[in-house]
Amino acid sequence: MARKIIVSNRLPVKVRRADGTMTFEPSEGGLATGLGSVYKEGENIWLGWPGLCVEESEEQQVITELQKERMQPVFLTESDIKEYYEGFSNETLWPTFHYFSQFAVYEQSYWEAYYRVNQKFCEQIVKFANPDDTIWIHDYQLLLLPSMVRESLPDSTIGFFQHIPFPSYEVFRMLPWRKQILQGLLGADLIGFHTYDDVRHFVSSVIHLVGLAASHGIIETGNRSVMVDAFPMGIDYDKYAQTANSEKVSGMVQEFQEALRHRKIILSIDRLDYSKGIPQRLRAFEMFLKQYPEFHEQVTLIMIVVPSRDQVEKYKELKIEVDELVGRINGLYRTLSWAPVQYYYHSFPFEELSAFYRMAHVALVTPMRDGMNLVCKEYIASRNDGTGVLILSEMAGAAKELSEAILINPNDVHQMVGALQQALIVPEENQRVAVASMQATVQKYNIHHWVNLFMDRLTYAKEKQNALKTT
Ligand code: GDG
Repeated sequence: MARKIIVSNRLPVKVRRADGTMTFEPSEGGLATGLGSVYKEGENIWLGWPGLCVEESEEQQVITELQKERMQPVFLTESDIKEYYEGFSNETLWPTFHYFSQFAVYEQSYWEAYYRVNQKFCEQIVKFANPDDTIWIHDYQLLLLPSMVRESLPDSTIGFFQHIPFPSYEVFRMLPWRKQILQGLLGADLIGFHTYDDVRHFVSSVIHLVGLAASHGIIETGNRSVMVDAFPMGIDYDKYAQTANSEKVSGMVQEFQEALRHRKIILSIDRLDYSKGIPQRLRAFEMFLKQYPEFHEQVTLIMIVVPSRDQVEKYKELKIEVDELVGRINGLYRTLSWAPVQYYYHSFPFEELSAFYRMAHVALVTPMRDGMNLVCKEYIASRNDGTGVLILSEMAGAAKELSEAILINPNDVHQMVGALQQALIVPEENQRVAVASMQATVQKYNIHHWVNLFMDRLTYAKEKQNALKTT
């Protein structure tokens, strides 16, 4: 029977090594929950890197443990991680795809490592897959994989989804390896992005750089048709709504509110990343405090920054910049009993995160560029009393769906300041109308809907392909 194989750079598992023993704990991210209905069924599996480099002598133990969770590891060396992951993926592709080309490193050895590691993934897939299996590949670390797999398993069904933006042709064309990347992707039967803009940009790059024709979301490669479409990713709505309603979280909300003296809360949550616009957000908050002294001691910005990619130079620099800005704002405005910015440089357990979502009057989500952004959707799902205000960057994929938010351009500091002031005085009635409408959207287009939609389209794409072959 044909199986389904999920492939991503990282497996949804936390493997830790302490005092010579390894522990394995499934991670509960949104994607893992959504795809649970796929890889945990029948003979299906999820294939990827377990998140740490292991000695050859440890490999069998890792394989055995992960197989219990229906996962199959791809082992990567330290130099693979340095050059393929930190290097090509995060220093070349990530900045380019987020319109930060000035940060992009064009390094041949990174490209070679990227090619080599994509091949490693391909070899593992070929070991496990039957010729007619369905393979769903995720994200920008594996752009070459669809064509590599197609070559070894020509009849397989291959889907690819990119979680980050696809940039406009003018930006994408700057990459020295642009053509190979597009050709790598075109091995898939279905290529998905979060938004129609990403689809348009991708198709335009294919037309200009590969010289293929495309119409109505179908690219003709000569012997195959490749379908391209938008699939805006959702969250596990019920999980966020139910956790926000739980007794434990209610207790936390009360405790946190008392500690913060019942001040109005503005919430900001991101991984440390220049694409998220953290310094720009802090500068806007600083200007807001300067312009509206009546809000002093009345509002607190809770800023959660989750450490990320801290081996990459640009991220180290960003950390210093954020530390300095927070220090400057608190140094200027704090009083004995009030710190304008409560800054946390670590992640929180899920229930505490839920408590923050529930107690925040305003969520300030202002990325410079974001494929989708799930934080804003999680905030909306957690608003169990129906109030709340979302300030959202136009540059996040989510802005296409959440049009009732206060939409801002993150490069316009004055607009952000105005949005903050407006958000803090929106009448409750208006908050309820906007939140109810956004909740309906986020609830309907949840993560399960997203998985089913993609899988159904993939089946359809393959059927069409087969029908064409026989006519
Ligand atoms: C990429 C794309 C796209 C954050 N702090 C804590 C915590 N988180 C969780 C959030 C949320 C996730 O991390 C972040 O997801 P985002 O979507 O906002 O951003 P990326 O990590 O950049 O994700 C993005 C996404 O892929 C999916 O396609 O939306 O555009 O860049 O779920 O809740 N979780 C916990 N503690 C924290 O302190 N437990």
